[in-house]
Amino acid sequence: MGFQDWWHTYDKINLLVNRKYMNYNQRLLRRQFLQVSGLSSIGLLLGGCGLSLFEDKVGKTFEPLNQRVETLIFNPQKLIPEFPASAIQPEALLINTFGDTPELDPVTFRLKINGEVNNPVSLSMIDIQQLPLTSMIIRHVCVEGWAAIVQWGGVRLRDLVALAQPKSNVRYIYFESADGYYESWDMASALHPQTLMAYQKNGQPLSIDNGAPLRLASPIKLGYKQSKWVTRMMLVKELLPYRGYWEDQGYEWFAGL
Ligand SMILES: Nc1nc2c(c(=O)[nH]1)N[C@H]1C(S)=C(S)[C@@H](COP(=O)(O)O)O[C@H]1N2
Ligand SMILES: [Mo]
Repeated sequence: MGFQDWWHTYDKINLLVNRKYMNYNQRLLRRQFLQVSGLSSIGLLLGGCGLSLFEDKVGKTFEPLNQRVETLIFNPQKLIPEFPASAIQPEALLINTFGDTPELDPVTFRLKINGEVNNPVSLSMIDIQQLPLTSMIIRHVCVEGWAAIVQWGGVRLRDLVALAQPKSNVRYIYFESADGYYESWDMASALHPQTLMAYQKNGQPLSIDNGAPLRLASPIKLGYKQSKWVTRMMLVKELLPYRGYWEDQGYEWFAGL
């Protein structure tokens, strides 16, 4: 069972079961995880080991990320200084994709926003392009040792999230991508005014390689947090056993700049 299946199971349970049964859900998910990963049988042999591995992946939340979502949407957060247009480095942004590049049809494309929200939405590119366009010139930093000053144009993630009317105690947001990539962010970073869902790069429509039709762009996180080809965002109260494509292979989760 991969991340996608796990996520869809989680999503279904969330839709079906009322919030007050969340504790039950957590136990159910935990049991499913143990079964799926084969840890339930190994756990019998190894005593606490299986569980501690699980807790290692699920248990900790790192930060006191408990600010209410309304505060995050409406309070101004510290802005990162941007660069002048003359600083843009058109050739410096290297294509970095872990697998095959998906080709999404921008006409039939829909961005879903669901999870712990009062108004799940499914948005076309036309819907999205009716929201205010923000442009910013920031530095993209990849852990593999390169960086690039890029201009991104798109909509503020906070505007998209607000459309879905998140429940006030959501703390994390997952991004699902068409190539199988996935990421999770803390809400404060996701709702930062310079965190965009971009559809333009350096004044041009985003290319397929760079994540068309929609990708994340933000000056506050490392490159691997900036998912390309985003097709779904899911708001959650707790992190799932999966945190991100690279994070699940040992990279740092918060990945702030
Ligand atoms: N869907 C998806 N998003 C992704 C990746 C990926 O492999 N798949 N790679 C990440 C990494 S490591 C980086 S540095 C940037 C690179 O963006 P670019 O290819 O547009 O330069 O995308 C990030 N987003
Ligand atoms: Mo990267």
